[in-house]
Amino acid sequence: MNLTIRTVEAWEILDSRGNPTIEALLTLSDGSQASAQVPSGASTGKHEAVDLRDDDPARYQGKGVRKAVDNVNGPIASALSGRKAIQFDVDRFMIELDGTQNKSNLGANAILGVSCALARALAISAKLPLWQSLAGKASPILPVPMVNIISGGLHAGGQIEFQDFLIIPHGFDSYTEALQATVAIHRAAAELISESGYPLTGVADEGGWGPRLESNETALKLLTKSIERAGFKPKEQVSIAIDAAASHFHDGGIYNLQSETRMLTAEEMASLLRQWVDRYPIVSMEDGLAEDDWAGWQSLTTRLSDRINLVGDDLFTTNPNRLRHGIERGVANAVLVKMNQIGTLSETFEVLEIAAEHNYAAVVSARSGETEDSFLADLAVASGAGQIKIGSITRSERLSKYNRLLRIERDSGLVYPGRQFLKTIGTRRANHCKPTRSP
Ligand code: 2PG
Ligand code: MG
Repeated sequence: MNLTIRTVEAWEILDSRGNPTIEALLTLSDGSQASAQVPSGASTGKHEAVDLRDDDPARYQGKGVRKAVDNVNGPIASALSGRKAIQFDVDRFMIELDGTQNKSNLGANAILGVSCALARALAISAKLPLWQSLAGKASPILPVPMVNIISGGLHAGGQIEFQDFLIIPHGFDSYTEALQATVAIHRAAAELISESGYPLTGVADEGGWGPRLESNETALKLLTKSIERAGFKPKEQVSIAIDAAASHFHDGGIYNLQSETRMLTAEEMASLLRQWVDRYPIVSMEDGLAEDDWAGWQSLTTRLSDRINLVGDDLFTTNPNRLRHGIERGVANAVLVKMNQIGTLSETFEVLEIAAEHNYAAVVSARSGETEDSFLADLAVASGAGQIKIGSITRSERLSKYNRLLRIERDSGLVYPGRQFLKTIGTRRANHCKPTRSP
């Protein structure tokens, strides 16, 4: 059928931090209609596409998104009305309509809302679940979750610098069992943190605990013990992942661990991270160094890529050019994939394809500012990425995705690939070749 886009509209809604964001609604010529909501980060990378804000101090401290909403209701709606409803063409067309490298004209938030609403409307029109419609002929896989248990950095009021201390529940036969184990570990962590004398004052931005710990390593100790206390075997059943989000404590070539009164060079940071990999059941490390510290990243990759996944988040910002550059320089061996860092679904899939082609692991990820939209869960399954990062298992903007995965597991009969997960760790050595271009 020759489907076209009939109407597109958007309005302002609130995200999980009470900040404005966009919801977009798209209707196809056959009447299929769907909406999508756009997330937003706090520890954003410098090279992300632009999340267009109003900068009007009279509303939401300047964070309103009326300009982005107007861009959907105005130029995007009139340009798309009557166009063929083909995802790649529509995304490409919006990129051209914006005309900038970083989508600063129309806003990545405006463009992404429409891109995802289109994908959903197409799935409705095809009478397919979103994950199946997105997958096309590709092989969908249930993702192994990477779940935040302890938060620091820009997501918590505690004093440690590292942002996420997460668990990966891989030693289970189903996603359902893995999620149950995760909840047990989250509870065990709360007990241990309190018993150790750190007051628990609610949860952090992504639903993990955010205690005031005296050092970053304390979080690792507590997390390892929490896995044991909940009755699971560290590494064998449940491993640890870290997101250092190091760009946010990096200044003038120095990594400033203020909580520990330590100032480290990239080499010293890399040594510290390696010591931790020796001591704790860590299998994945995200943004261990800063977003533009390519030389430091090369050294970190040389030291650790045959032992763990080294995930670039702020480093790659889901940008095909930055990922290609990293691959050419032998930097990292995994990529975090956040749709709103780049702004269209098509470019997100492009990044996933580049990663797969070069044996880089891919982790489909939420933002710290989320909505109740569960699109991400379907994307993770459809893409075959094999991993998802959503935050913790409290707060409904996270649970909408975790619960959607429960439904997909139930409906699809897909097998949880957790037991294969450890076998892939250490197999993703980056290829060290000469750089040929700058990002
Ligand atoms: C990250 C994300 C999610 P934010 O750094 O990986 O944890 O945080 O959305 O604030 O960038
Ligand atoms: Mg990150």
